[in-house]
Amino acid sequence: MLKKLSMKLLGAATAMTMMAGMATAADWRAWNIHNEGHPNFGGMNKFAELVEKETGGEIKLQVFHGGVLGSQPDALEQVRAGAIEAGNFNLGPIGPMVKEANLVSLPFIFKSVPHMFRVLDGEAGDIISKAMADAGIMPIAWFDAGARSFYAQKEIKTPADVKGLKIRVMNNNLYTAMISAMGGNPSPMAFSEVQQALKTGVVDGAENNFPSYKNVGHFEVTKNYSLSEHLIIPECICVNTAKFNALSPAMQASVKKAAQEAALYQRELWAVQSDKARKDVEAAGIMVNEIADKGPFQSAMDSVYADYLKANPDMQKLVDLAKSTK
Ligand code: GTR
Repeated sequence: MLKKLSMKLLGAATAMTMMAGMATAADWRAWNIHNEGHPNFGGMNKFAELVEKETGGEIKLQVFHGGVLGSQPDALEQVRAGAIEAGNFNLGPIGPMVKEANLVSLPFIFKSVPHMFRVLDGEAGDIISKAMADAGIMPIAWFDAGARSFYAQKEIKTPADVKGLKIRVMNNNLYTAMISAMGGNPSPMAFSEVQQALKTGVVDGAENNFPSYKNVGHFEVTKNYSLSEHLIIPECICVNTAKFNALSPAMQASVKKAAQEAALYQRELWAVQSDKARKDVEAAGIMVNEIADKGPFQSAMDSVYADYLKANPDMQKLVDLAKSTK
């Protein structure tokens, strides 16, 4: 009797698990911070389109753009917990939860965007991806996010120009250290609050790439964009690790294929739209200032590296891997 009952319960539990699995697999939600006009809007829509196609309609992905499902740190926690299945995330705010991801948040660690992709395609990328997957957010493709530069009312030509300025940064201690090392006052803040903070003078400046500078109106409230290009941070299409691992190998391959094709498409969009964003802000009267010698900015980061590696000696290996990648 007891055996019969427990078999029945087991059967019901298995059926429920299967149903739950099927329900989740059929109906995924993805977080994206950007709106129409930003390359990642198109990239994530392409991912949704391809996931459905590649999985033969077994997974339907709804993308919530514009950060409506929460701020980036919130959304990251939601993906880790499985409340949201996927998202387009910047590796910057992932650093505080996955140490290995912090490699990309060391200023000037990469020589260029192609160099950054080569590092990600090598051993360093494998180490970062595994650590992220172990933390619940598995990267399955990499987006281009260009380089981040400073913008403020005044031109920033040297690290000394940052002195005394209140600069908004993303949520990561490496960025606060970066601003402090130049004598500035770092102000970590959610992306959605930056435009207002610049407008009201709560902060004097911020740093980002051209599409973000343009798309959320930061250019409307700062006159000078100075090409320091101090951070080249990749972004991922990331999925909840457990949900991905629960898929059959064939389904996993289909989801990955969709993400990687969508990422290639995003990189094409990036090239075109990033260029356009620069031209658009210039046409709107923004001064885009070249910085001929970035050496002083790089030397100003020596103490950031020294302090960080002293506190995290295990990160030296990743730094060496990045530096030795041609
Ligand atoms: C953008 C990035 C976003 C977000 C934002 C920020 O370039 O695509 O994910 O990190 O910067 O500054 O918060």
